[in-house]
Amino acid sequence: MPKIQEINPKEVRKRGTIEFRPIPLNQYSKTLSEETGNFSKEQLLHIQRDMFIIRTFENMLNEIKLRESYHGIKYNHRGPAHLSIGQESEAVGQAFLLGIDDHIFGSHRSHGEILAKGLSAIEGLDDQKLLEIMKGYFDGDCLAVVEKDASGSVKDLAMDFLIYGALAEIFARRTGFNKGLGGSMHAFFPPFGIFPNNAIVGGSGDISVGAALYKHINKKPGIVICNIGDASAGCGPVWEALCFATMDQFKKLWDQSHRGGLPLIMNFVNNFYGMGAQPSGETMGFEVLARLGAGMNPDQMHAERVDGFNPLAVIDAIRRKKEVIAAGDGPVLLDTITYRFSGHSPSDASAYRTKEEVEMWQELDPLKTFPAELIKAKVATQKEIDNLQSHAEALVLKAFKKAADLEISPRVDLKKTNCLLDRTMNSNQTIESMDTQRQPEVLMPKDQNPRVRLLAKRSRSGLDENGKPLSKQKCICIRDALFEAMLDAFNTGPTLVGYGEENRDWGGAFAVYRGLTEALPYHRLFNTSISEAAIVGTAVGYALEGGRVLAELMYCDFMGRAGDEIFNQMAKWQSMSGGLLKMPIVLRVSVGSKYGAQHSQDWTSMCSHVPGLKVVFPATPYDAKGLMNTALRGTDPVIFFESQRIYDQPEIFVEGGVPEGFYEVPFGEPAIRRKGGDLTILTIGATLYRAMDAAETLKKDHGLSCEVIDARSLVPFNYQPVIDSVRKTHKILLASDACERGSFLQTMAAKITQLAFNELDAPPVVVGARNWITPADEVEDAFFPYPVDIIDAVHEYIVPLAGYTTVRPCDTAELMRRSAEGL
Ligand SMILES: Cc1ncc(C[n+]2csc(CCOP(=O)(O)OP(=O)(O)O)c2C)c(N)n1
Ligand SMILES: [Mg+2]
Repeated sequence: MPKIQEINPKEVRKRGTIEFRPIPLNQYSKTLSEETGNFSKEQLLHIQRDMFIIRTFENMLNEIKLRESYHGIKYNHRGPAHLSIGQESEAVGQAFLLGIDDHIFGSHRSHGEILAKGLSAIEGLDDQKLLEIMKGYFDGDCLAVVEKDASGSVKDLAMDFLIYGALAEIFARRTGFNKGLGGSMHAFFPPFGIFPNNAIVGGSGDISVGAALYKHINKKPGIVICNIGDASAGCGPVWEALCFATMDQFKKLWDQSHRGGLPLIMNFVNNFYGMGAQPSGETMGFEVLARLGAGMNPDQMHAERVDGFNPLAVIDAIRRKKEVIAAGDGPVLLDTITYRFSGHSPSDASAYRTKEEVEMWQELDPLKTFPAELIKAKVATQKEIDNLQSHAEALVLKAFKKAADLEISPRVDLKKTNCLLDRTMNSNQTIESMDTQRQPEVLMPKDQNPRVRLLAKRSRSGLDENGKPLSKQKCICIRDALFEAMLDAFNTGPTLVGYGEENRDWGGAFAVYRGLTEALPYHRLFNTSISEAAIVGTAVGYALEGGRVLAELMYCDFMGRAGDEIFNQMAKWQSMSGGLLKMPIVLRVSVGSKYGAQHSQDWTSMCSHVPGLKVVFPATPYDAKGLMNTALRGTDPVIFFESQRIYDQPEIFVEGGVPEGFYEVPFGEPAIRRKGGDLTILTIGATLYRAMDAAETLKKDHGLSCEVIDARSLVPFNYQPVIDSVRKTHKILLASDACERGSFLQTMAAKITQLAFNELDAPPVVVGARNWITPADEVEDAFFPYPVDIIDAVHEYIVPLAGYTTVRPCDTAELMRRSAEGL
C-alpha cells in the first residue's frame, strides 16, 4: 500500500449505497439507408465482400471435415476446425476501423477474425508496404506460392496471400503463417495486427491485457482487442485479467505521462454457447454478460451489449470505444452477441439446441440481411452482390488448391537433425535492449541508490583474507546479488518492467526488490492484484509485443495458480510461431521454507518437463547475479528458481566474491564446487550446502573424496562435466530438495546411466525430499535431504562405509514399501 494514499476510517465506514449506471443493450438503431452518408459504396461493399470470404472459407473447411472433399478435390484435414459460420458480421464490423497498430488476440474460433482483420489491413495499406510485408515474412516463403500465378493488383495478391497463408497454416504446411506449427486454433500474422489465437478457453484474456500494458507503458500506438467467447467468462484467468486491467493505480498512482487506463477492449464474442452449455441461463449467473463490467471499476468498464449480427452496429461500438480509450478511460468491455450456425466442431451433433432456434437465427443471417439492405438502400444491385459471392468462391478455391497440394505446400521436415523445432524451441539470443531507440526511465543514477550505497560497505566475498567465513551481515548475499543484476537491467533495457505481488514499497516478500522502488517509476515496477495467472499471462502478452518482463510469483507453490500461463503460454509461443516471436520473460519463483506444506515445495521437475522453458536454480550469490544477468538479456522464457533458505548466503566458492560490475554466467553449465576422486555428488539448488557438509564428513570419517557439482541450470544442461567426473569417480549421487518421485534428478540419473553406463560401478542414486507434504519447520529435517541422508544412501547403495550403520532406514525393503504404499 503506497503511503501517499491513507485509508481513512471515517471515509470507509460511512453509510451509503453504490449507484450503478444502466448498461446499454443493443442501442444502435440506424438503418443501412441512414448510414449511407457515413460510408462510401466501396466501404459497404467491402463489408459484404469480407463476410462472403469468411463464410466461403469456413464452408470450405466444413465440407472438408464432413466429406473430405471440396469442389471434387479430395482432402483429409486431420486437425481441428472450429468454425465461425454465422459470426462473420461480428468479425468484419470489428476489423473495419482497425489499423495494423491495433492488435487482436483471439480464441480457437478465430479464422473469421484473422481474415477480417487481414482484409481490413490490406485495404488500409499501400502497395509498397504490402509488398514489403509479404516479401519480408519468412523470407517470402508464403508469398512465393501465391505470386506464381498472380495477375491483378497488389491488393489482389495480398488477398491471395492472406487466405492462402491462413489455410496453409490450418493444414500444417511450412508455407503457412506460422510454418504450420500453430495450426487452426493458433494461426496469426503480426504484420497485419493479428496476434496469437489461443486454444485454451480464455487464454487470450490476460495475454491481451499484457499487450495493452506494453502499448501503454511504452507509448505505442493502437489498441488491443481481446476476442474471447462468452463461456470464457467462467475462467479464473479471465477474471484475473479483468482485475489486472482495471487496477486503480493506472489512473491514480502512475506518473502523469503514464496515467490513464489501458488501451484495451475486452470483447466477449457471445454466441450464447460454450461447446453445448449455455453460459447465460445455465453455467453462469450474469444473465447478460455485459453485467460483468459493473463490478470491475466505477466506470463499469463502459460495458455494453452490441448486436454483432449487424456489422454497422459493431463498427459504431468500436468507434465509440476507441474514443473512450483515447481519452484515457479504458479498458472497456463489450458483450457482442452473435450466433454460430455451425457446430462447435464438425463432430458436433447439436444435441444441445433445437432446430427451431437455429432457424430463428438463420432467418436473421447477416449474409442474407445485409445484402438485402444494400439493395434496398440502392447501394448495390443483386448482380454486384452475386459478383462478390463468386469472387469469394474463386479466392477460396484458388487458395485451397494450393494449400492442399503437398508439392506446392510441403510440411516442415521434423525428422532431420536441427530441424525447425530444434531451432525454434528456444530463440537463444542475447539482446541487451529490446528498444534501442529509447533510454531506460529511472529515477536516480545507480550510484545514488540507497541500497547500492549500503552494499558498497559490504564485503563482496563471504570469506576473509584467511579464508575464514565472515558474518553474513557484513557480506553481499544472494538477495543483494539478484538486486544488483536487476538494477543493472532496469538501467539498460527501456522496455523492462518488473511486477508481481508486493514488489513495490514492501520491497518484495524477501527484500530482493528493496532499493528498486526508489529507483524506478511506477510504470516500471509495480504491485499487481493477487492474480498469479494474470501476472504470468500479462507478461506473455507484454513479451509478444516486443518487451521484456521480470515477473515474480512469491512462492514456487503458487505456480499452480498460473499453470496454463506458464506451461501453455510462456513455454509454447516461440515455437508455435515458427520462430517468429520471442518470449523474454524471467519468472522468479522462490522455493519456500518454514511455511509448511503449501509454501515449501520445489517444482523444478514440472518446469523442466514442459518443453520451451529454460530453468535455472542458482545456489550462490555469484551465480544468482550472473545467471540473472544472462536471463535478463536473453530472449527465452526463464523460470528462475531461488531458495528462501539461502537468500542471506554470502559467496564462499568464487575467489573475490561477487564482482561489482556486469558479468554473465551461461545457462547449462554445471559448476564443480569441490574436487574429489571417489564419488560425484550432483546437486540442484540449496541442497548444495548440505552436500558440501556430507562431503566433508565422508572425507573426515570415511576417507572418501567427493567431487561436488552444482547443476545451476536444469534446462539446458551440459552433461559433459558430470560424465567427466563420473569417468573419474565411477559413482554418483544426486541430491535436491524436490520430492524424490518424479524429480528432475531422476531424469538426470537416467541420462547419466545411459551416457556413461560402462563407467559406473554403482547405479546413480537419487536423494530427494520424502514424497510427503512438507511438514513444519521444526520437524522438516525428516523431510528434506540432510547430510545424514546422503551418507546413508552412499553406504546403502554406492559403497559400504566401514563401521557405519545407516541412521535412517533407506534400504531396498524400505524403498519398496514406500513405493508400494504410494509414499
Ligand atoms: C481451459 C479450457 N477448457 C476447456 C476447453 C475445451 N473447450 C474448447 S472450446 C470450449 C467452449 C468455449 O466456449 P466459448 O468460450 O463461448 O467460445 P466459443 O466456442 O463459443 O467460440 C470448450 C469447453 C479448452 N479448450 N480450454
Ligand atoms: Mg460461446
